[in-house]
Amino acid sequence: MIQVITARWKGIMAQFGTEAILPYSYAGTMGAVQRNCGEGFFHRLGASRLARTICAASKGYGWESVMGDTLAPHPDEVKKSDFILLWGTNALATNIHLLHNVREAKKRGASVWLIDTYENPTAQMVDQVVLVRPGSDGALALGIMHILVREGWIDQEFMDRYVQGFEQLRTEVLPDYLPAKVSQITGIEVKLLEEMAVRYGKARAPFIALGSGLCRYGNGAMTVRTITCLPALVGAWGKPGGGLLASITTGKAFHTDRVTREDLLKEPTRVVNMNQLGYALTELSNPPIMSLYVYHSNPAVVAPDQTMIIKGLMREDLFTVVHERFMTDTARYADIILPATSSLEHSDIYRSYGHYGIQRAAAVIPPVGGSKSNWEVFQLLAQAMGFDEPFFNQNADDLIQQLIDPPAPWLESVDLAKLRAGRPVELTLPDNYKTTFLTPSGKIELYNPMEFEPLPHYFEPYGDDAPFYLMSTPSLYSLNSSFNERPDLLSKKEAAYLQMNIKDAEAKNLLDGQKVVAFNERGEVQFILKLTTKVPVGVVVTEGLFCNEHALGEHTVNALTSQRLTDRAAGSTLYDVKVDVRSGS
Ligand SMILES: Nc1nc2c(c(=O)[nH]1)N[C@H]1C(S)=C(S)[C@@H](COP(=O)(O)OP(=O)(O)OC[C@H]3O[C@@H](n4cnc5c(=O)[nH]c(N)nc54)[C@H](O)[C@@H]3O)O[C@H]1N2
Ligand SMILES: Nc1nc2c(c(=O)[nH]1)N[C@H]1C(S)=C(S)[C@@H](COP(=O)(O)OP(=O)(O)OC[C@H]3O[C@@H](n4cnc5c(=O)[nH]c(N)nc54)[C@H](O)[C@@H]3O)O[C@H]1N2
Ligand SMILES: [Mo]
Repeated sequence: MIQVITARWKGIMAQFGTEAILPYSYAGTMGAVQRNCGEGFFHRLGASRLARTICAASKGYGWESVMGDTLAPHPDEVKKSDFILLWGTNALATNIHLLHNVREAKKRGASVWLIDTYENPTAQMVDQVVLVRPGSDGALALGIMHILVREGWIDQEFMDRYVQGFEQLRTEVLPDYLPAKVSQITGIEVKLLEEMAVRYGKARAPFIALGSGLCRYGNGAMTVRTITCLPALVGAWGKPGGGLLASITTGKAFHTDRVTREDLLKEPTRVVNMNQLGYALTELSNPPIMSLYVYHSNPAVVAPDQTMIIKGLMREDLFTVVHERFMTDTARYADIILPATSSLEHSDIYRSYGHYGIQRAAAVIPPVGGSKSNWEVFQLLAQAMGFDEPFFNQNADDLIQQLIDPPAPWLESVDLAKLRAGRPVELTLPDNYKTTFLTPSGKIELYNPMEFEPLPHYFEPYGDDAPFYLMSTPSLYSLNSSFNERPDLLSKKEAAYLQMNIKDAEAKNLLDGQKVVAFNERGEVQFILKLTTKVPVGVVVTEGLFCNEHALGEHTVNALTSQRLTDRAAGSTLYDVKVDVRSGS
């Protein structure tokens, strides 16, 4: 099989050049070796490069434009907070580590609020739910800051010492965000807005746990940037239990460059955005994509604008290889499917984006059937391509060794013997890390002179010409498109439901439990309608990604989402999508 693949590639390379080959990978495995090793191979090959921005690139950008490389607060901080804002996160499904701490804080008397576009399952454990119009959280944050300033609930001492640009923000931006106007933009009543500001402003140590949903809009980077300014105003960073957790960036713990091997790229090749795969497979030219190699991702289900992706995958002249553990919707379009191992069958070393723990893991069972790990396949491909760099002769354990030995500065303080032996260890944080701001100015940059717009402000997301905002959020019972192969979990998801407010359904003469079609200019998807009061008027919600086999019609939810990118960092806009809904047959 390997020979068949490389023979086809050699032909394509001779006729179209190396950039006619496109790798596609993302989050199937998050191990530092198996996730990243393909890049070393494709750099050597000179393939088109993939911008891996589907998840939260704009969130990272928004955080960094205010906080630079500042270390994120340890999730245990939450335990010490007295006011926790779960902002755009369904933590009950997606952040159970954090929720443990939230529960502990609650026991100690903390009050917990959820700000979301609907009463997601986490709503059941919070004190107050604030429903915000999709994509308008930036205005909400500015409105709260407006009230904080109006009332004088500002930590001036903290501001003088640690913050750059409060005066500009106060005089040039905040006057515009009067509660009445913010209420109009966000759909939140002025009274609730005022109450939220009081709670935040008067809390001893307010903590914001920021989800990623709100970054997947045309204004997503700016939204995250704006929210990230909030804790500075009340000096939350200086208080035990205060702060904001967007994501924990532990990339610097490992020498990942020793696996991604950018140095093997002889000259820069073009970059294809993973959110625009449909476009890349159907319209990109000079050269066109003639071969797609998919590993640990399932773009036919997870990536936006499914109709266009399928159209691309159906091309007779596209040579598609999929390295997978299961017969996914993407694998069905492959010319060649290679069987992949699971994390139980291969070695790797893991870090997280929700905590500071790291751990090395060894295979606990031999590979089942003829399955191979990502790295083993890339080694075979490299051999068949005639790549003779010693890099390709190392096994996964050698690569793990390279990642941690000699240790990067951040790893020096951990117990390396314990790490090597496969025990979990935690990266250590300096005592004063929460007030060590790793920005060019050394301060929190409310005013960032490096930005085209040095001060945050609100602007509208894309939207679409249709009546309902569509939220396609993670389910408790699947992980993106993974675990749909488990009947026990699948049965808990029951069916692809579309949740709609009872009033909207009445206006459209739609009934609970009936088949409906959600549609827009990009596609049509069938669902079972579920009427609820948990979803506000003007919003519809579907939880969990399904595969085609378990869907009602020809397509699944990403036939409705768009290839448009975020304002910064070229991220996905998976939630910035509107649909209309009609009765199905
Ligand atoms: N069980 C389970 N766990 C998972 C995943 C999964 O699929 N299933 N996926 C994993 C992955 S890859 C990721 S990236 C993380 C994601 O985890 P988080 O980033 O914490 O986000 P989610 O829990 O997905 O919740 C997104 C929430 O944002 C809300 N939302 C959407 N738009 C807006 C908006 O404009 N404003 C506000 N305020 N809220 C909005 C949605 O309604 C939803 O409740 O979870 C990970 N964990
Ligand atoms: N509409 C909508 N779309 C979304 C989202 C959403 O909230 N709404 N969430 C988005 C987000 S945040 C993300 S991160 C993406 C994630 O999208 P993906 O990165 O595609 O992640 P998964 O759906 O988990 O699929 C990964 C596949 O990898 C396979 N796999 C697992 N381990 C290995 C391995 O070691 N080797 C190989 N070769 N294969 C392996 C699994 O069997 C699975 O089929 O989806 C995005 N798509
Ligand atoms: Mo993600």
